[in-house]
Amino acid sequence: MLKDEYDILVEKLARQGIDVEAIKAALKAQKIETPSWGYANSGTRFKTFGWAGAARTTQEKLDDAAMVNKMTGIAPSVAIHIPWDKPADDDYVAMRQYAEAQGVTIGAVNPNLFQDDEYRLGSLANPDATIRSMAQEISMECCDIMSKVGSKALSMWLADGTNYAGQDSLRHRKHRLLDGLKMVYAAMPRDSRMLVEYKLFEPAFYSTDLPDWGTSLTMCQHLGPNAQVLVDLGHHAAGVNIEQIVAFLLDEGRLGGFHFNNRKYADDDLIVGTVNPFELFLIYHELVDAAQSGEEPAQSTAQNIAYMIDQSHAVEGKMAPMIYSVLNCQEAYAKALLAPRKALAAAQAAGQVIEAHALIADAFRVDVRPLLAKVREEMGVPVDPMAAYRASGYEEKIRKSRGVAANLGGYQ
Ligand code: RM4
Ligand code: MN
Ligand code: MN
Repeated sequence: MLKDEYDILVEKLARQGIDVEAIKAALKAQKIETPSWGYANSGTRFKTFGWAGAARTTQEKLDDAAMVNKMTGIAPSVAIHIPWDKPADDDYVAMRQYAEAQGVTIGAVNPNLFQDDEYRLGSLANPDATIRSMAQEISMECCDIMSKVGSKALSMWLADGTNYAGQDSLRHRKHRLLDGLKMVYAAMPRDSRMLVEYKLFEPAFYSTDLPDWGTSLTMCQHLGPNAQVLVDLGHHAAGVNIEQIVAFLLDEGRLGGFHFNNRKYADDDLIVGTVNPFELFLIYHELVDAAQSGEEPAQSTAQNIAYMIDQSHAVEGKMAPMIYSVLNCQEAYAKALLAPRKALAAAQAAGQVIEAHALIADAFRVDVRPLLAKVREEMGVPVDPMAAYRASGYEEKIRKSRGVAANLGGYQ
């Protein structure tokens, strides 16, 4: 049955002049990084529900990430948060070896600059120099950790901001933040990069020090060529055109990575591709378009993006949603690869508005599941990863051996 569907699709695509083998090769090379924190219990500020089998230690998180990679074949690295993933013996080399023994590598390192009581008024932008130094030091320690775990990305998200008008000098906060980022930037390992994430609001509600992509971009421009913007899909106001931000940053050579998730209202951290799959497809379309454009710096920037998931699974379990998330990214990418770019360029040049739109919308409508099944078969991973996971016995195994972890609230 699947084979028939695949043959029909290949014939159809071949008639459109699409090189299916090239698309399959691109799909096999796709990579999505999963976050260690996504395997642990998490929730909202109201409640963290304990999930039987949720990871309790970094090793368990790495085990789970390795299982997601085994099921999908395209999730070979794991992002870590410090100190959430700080080993008791501080042996990061052992952490790296453990990860590699399970078949995954450590990806982006994220300093938590939002957890300690000292950060009530901010971290790198705090009015108190002692607290700014504390935030700088933990970030610089993360640079050191990067070398030990073999990471090439320092991912900076700051909860910094103010809650009331007049609470602090907005201009001086900008200076403090940039000074702090400069110190951290200088401490990064060679040939690594800093990803500067922005977020509209929360936990600060009057002003956020890095509220939007333009602010992040400006910081990156002040820092140097190895600083790039990280786009978290949940960090914009409703209705913002994220794919346009993606296109703009690619063209500036400053798009560094993504935190994939989905939002309906605020920073909801729902499974990527569940609320707005068309948006995810359009984002991938911009990335594929830039990667194939022959235009610099857009092309090389698009070829060097850190694709990461950043989600909080509060009610849906841990492993199955993570596998599902990876698959949603795979599907969006496949559809984007199918967009007929030459015909699109011609329609755009001729000012054929509806024709151009229809070319893109039609690519989104293609059912790529037979193609993805074929790709998975050729990669030697399960053709239906969700079903394979359910049948694997892994969920029962971790449920029994781990039980329900005690909940500390928040993201722990
Ligand atoms: C923030 C942001 C960061 C994430 C934290 C836990 O909203 O998305 O990337 O690490 O949440
Ligand atoms: Mn994020
Ligand atoms: Mn977020």
